[in-house]
Amino acid sequence: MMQRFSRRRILTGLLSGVGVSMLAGCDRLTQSAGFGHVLRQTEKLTMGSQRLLLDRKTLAQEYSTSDLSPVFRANGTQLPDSEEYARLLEQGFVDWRLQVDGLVNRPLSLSLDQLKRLPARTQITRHDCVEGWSAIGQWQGVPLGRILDLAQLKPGARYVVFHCADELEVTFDGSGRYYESIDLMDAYHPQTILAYGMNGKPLPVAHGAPLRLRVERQLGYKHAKYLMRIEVVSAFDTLWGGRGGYWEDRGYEWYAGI
Ligand SMILES: Nc1nc2c(c(=O)[nH]1)N[C@H]1C(S)=C(S)[C@@H](COP(=O)(O)O)O[C@H]1N2
Ligand SMILES: [Mo]
Repeated sequence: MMQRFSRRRILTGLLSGVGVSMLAGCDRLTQSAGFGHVLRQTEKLTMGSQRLLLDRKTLAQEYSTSDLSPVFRANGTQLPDSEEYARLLEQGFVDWRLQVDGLVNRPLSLSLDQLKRLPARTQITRHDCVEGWSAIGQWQGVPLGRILDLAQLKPGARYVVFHCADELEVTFDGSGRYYESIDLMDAYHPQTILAYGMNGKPLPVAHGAPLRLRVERQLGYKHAKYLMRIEVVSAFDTLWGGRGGYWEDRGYEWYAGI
């Protein structure tokens, strides 16, 4: 598994730099000797990237109910420390709304009931936290792609940002607020869901009530809990620390593939 991990990282690094400079230097390169060699190298690179993309479309392993962990640990925030959240929780989240905005033609404001009336997906998957623990749980929710289709993406849409209710680190400027982001390939992955159910019950507060992200091909910190707002953007470098997530702003990798 570690091998797959590093292969992906290396290829991603190669792809971001080499492809662009190859194109820019095309005219000069066609005249120079040894260009055939470069082309063959590029071909290998393209094969690598194709495989990478296919790899990102494959499904995470799904399990059966007998595999469910007897205890699923809660991590990070387990009760958002805000008056707004306390009030929403007290009223059973009837006033809670999921805002969907940014680069969309139809901004949405969805209640929990409205989300539950959309076609649901249920999946039993393994959650892997970087801190070194895993747990198998069952999740029920709406495929994120369905919500994005309802909102209708505008041209230029590239990433989906998840704004959460909790501040994991309390700061004066709000920069301790939890947030996350994924690209459209992960957003439209069939196992990427906005979950309101866990192990056959409503999502418990400790696990992100009323709604959390499940993005099964990535590590635990990407699975944003306590969702309040989904924002579609073309880039995330102007948000908070600019790295696309709470833990990313503190040094973790943005693409946390497993
Ligand atoms: N809003 C929010 N989402 C979060 C976190 C958090 O502190 N706040 N912690 C992350 C981390 S590191 C992990 S491992 C998982 C833990 O999910 P769980 O509490 O359901 O086990 O949530 C992720 N999503
Ligand atoms: Mo984690």
